[in-house]
Parts: sequence; C-alpha cells; structure tokens
Amino acid sequence: MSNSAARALAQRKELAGDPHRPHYHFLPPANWMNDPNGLIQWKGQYHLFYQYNPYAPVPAQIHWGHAVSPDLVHWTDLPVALTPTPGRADAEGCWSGCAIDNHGIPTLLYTGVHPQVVCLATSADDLLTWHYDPGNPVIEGPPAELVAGADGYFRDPFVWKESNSWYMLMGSKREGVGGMILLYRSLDLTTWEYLHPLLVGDASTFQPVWMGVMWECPNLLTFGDRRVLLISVHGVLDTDLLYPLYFSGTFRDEQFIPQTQGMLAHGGYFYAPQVLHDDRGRSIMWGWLMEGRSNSLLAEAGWAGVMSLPIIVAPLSGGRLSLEPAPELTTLREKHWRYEGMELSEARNFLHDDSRDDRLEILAEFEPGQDCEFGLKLRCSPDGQEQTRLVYQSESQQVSIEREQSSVNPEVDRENCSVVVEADSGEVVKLHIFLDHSVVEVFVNGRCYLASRIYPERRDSSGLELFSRRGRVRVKSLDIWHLASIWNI
Ligand code: DQQ
Repeated sequence: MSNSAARALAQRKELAGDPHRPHYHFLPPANWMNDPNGLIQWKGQYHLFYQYNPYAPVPAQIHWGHAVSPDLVHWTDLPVALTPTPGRADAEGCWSGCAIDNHGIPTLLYTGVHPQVVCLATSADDLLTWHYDPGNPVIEGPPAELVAGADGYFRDPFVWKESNSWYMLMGSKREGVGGMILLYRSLDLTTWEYLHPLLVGDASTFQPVWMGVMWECPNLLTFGDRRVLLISVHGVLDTDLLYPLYFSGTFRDEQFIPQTQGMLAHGGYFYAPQVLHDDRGRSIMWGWLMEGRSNSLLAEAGWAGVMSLPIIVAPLSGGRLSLEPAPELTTLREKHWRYEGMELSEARNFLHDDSRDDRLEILAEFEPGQDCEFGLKLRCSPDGQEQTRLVYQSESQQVSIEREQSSVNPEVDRENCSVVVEADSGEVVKLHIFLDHSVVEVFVNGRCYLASRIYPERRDSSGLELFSRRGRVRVKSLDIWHLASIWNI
C-alpha cells in the first residue's frame, strides 16, 4: 500500500467513531471538502475529484482530491491530483473545473487563483498524476468589456465537444445586473475565443426564486435536442445563501434558449453539482453537501463536507427533471423489513422498533386521504426529545423537514424547510429516504430532491416512527433496509 493510501486509511480509521460521520457517502479521509470536480468515467472506472484542503477542516489551500470507483458506491483514495504551486497561476488554490477526454488524453480545465484564470493539466498515466501545462493560464481573465465587474468572479470551466469545436462555460456576474454564464470556443483547448454570454440572470427577479448576483459551477447536460443548464447561485456574495438551479431549453447556433427553470435541490445544503455521462448513457450527478454546524464544532470534528449520493438525472415532460438515487446503491442493503397496508391516524402511529439504526434506506408509499398531514420521525430518541420529522401535507402538497428538535445542541442548524411537490390527483406519495448519520436525503416521487444535515447529540436518537398529525393515511408499503458501510475500517 502506498504512503498516501496508508495515511488516508489511518485518517479514516481515526474518524470512524464520530457519530456524525457518514458511512456510505463519499467524503475525504479527513479535513475540508467542497465541490465535486473533474467527474469522468475512464476505462470503465468512475473518477471523482473534489475541492480539498488536506490540512484543516476550513476552505483554504484548495487542492484537487481524487478517488476512483468501479460501481459509484465503493471508493478508493488516490493521491492528490492538483496542488497549489508557487510560481504558477494556481499558487493560491486549484479551484473548480472539469475533466475531458481529448483524443485519449485525460485533460483537466480548472480555475487557478488569484486572480481567477483558467488552467489546463494533462495526464499520461490514466489520471493518476497530472502535468501543469506550461502555457497556463489558457484564459487570463474575463473579457475586457466585462472586467469592470467580473474580475474576481470568473471561474469553474465546463468544457464539451460539439460539431468539431470545444466549447467552455464560465461562471461570472454582470455588475449591477446579476449572475452570468460566459461561452467560449476553441479548436485546440489552449487558444480560446470569447463568444458571448450564454445566459444572464436578473437579480431583481424573485420568481420562482431569487436569481442572485453571481453564478458558479455551470454544467450543460444533453438529452437529445433537450439541453439542461445547471448553475449554482451565489445569493449575496460571501454569505451562505447558495442554491442550485436548472434551466431546460435548447442550444442551437451557439445560443441557449431556456424554456423552463427550477430548483435542482432543496434543503439548503446541496451545492455546486457536477454531472458525469457514463457508458450506459446515464447522467450521474453529485453535489457538495455542506455542514450545518459552527466552525468550532468543525474544528473539533476534524472534517467538513460530504458528497451527496450519486443521482441519476433525466428529462421529464414539461421541462422538469427526474431525480433518482443510482440503482447501484441497492448493493448496500442488508437487513430488510417490509410492512404493507397499515392505516395511520392521529390516534394510531407506527413504531419500527426492530432496528435502532443511523444507517437506513426507507421507501414509503402513502395513499393520503383528504386534508391530511403525516410523516416519519427519524433519529428519534425514545422520549422524543430529539427527533427529525419529514412531513407531507396533502392540501398544500408540501414536503417539509422539521429540525427544531433534531438536536439538543444549540450550535447546529435546526431550521425547517418546505417544498411544494405537485402530485397528480390520486398519485401515491413516494418518499425515498437515505439516512446516514448526519446526512438525510429524500427523493419525493422521483422528481424532487431534498438534502439536509442533522446532528443529534443522544446516542439513543436512532428510532423510526410513522405518524399522522391530521386525518387518516394508508401506508401502501414501507420498506426499511439497514445499509452497509462502504469503508472496510
Ligand atoms: N467553490 C470553488 C469555486 C466555486 C465554488 C472554490 C463553489 O471554484 O465557484 O472552492 O462552491
């Protein structure tokens, strides 16, 4: 075992006992992680790079960490891929970017800082080590006509090949107007021509959500002639108002025409998504799940940041998106409980008492009655002092995560969050929940994804209960699985 692999294993073992540390989600051996980067399938293996500070659980000295997987679920730590290097354009950080296959040459395009520029690196050993291109930076900054406001907001290259040209999207802003995605073109990946803004937001727009003042981490997905632009919205600079949006439309003659838009994820913790296209024609997305606790708690814990589950993205009618957990995750299923045809009411709840467990997959299908409100209590202590509730309200069609009792620790986030999930009349409400210690991810009817963080303090906060707050609800089926750890530690 190499020195770096041995060190990674030792760090993972050291942190394995932390009750908040996830066991089937990818995260670095220790310290700080944020955006997924450079996602690519190479010779059948899935490569995940990520924004990484190997030295402390804080966003500084950003490297590109690297891991590889045969199945989207089990990961092997590889050596750090990019390191900020004095005398280079990335001396102060190797910020986000992408990976492409340039005629068999693995190539990264990423943000060097500061100032923010585009750097290129290539690999000659199947992505293990990377060579910084001597011609860097390949783009020295935003176009002249934008430099007034955009300097310092020019990052996160996304590159793809189309009709014999390479195209690049860059995250930026238009001063006084809003977020902006810039479009570039190249024939050789080293000389880039600025074309025009691909899309500009209007910071005075608040419907369906505020468009923010700066747009980061663009991805353009292709589903036939349907194109989906993903962006991450920087609400107000340097605050934590961050959320991912998608625009569904067409890309023709180097113009993107958005037709519909929406929130890509809910809950306030999923950010900076990136998508990989695999050899089965799937679009597989990961996002950074931020932490929801104080910096002092993060310093004490020694780690911060978790990668979401792999999510299969596909188009739905009306410009919406299908969002489902990758089916490979079912290989983690161990003990299974199944219940059918239960009836919930205010007087009758259901306590699943066989497994007090922090690592569960739950698939619940409900047939709600008129004007009812029901849900699940997760990570529930026997006396209910700590509990996280996932609640569905039939009249408003709202799914809410209620966290005010999720922890007795005042230093962690405990706000509630709600999202409306239009359900066709009579449609079964399907809640597909993944609980992994401090991570909760919920897929609602395969088209709404909510991610949150919870940090219960009590070791006995591991109960699961179904309840009705109002009205009668039939539980068509309830499947519960204990999930295995992906780390052999
Ligand atoms: N994180 C990176 C930037 C990107 C931001 C720096 C999004 O490249 O814009 O770590 O979370």
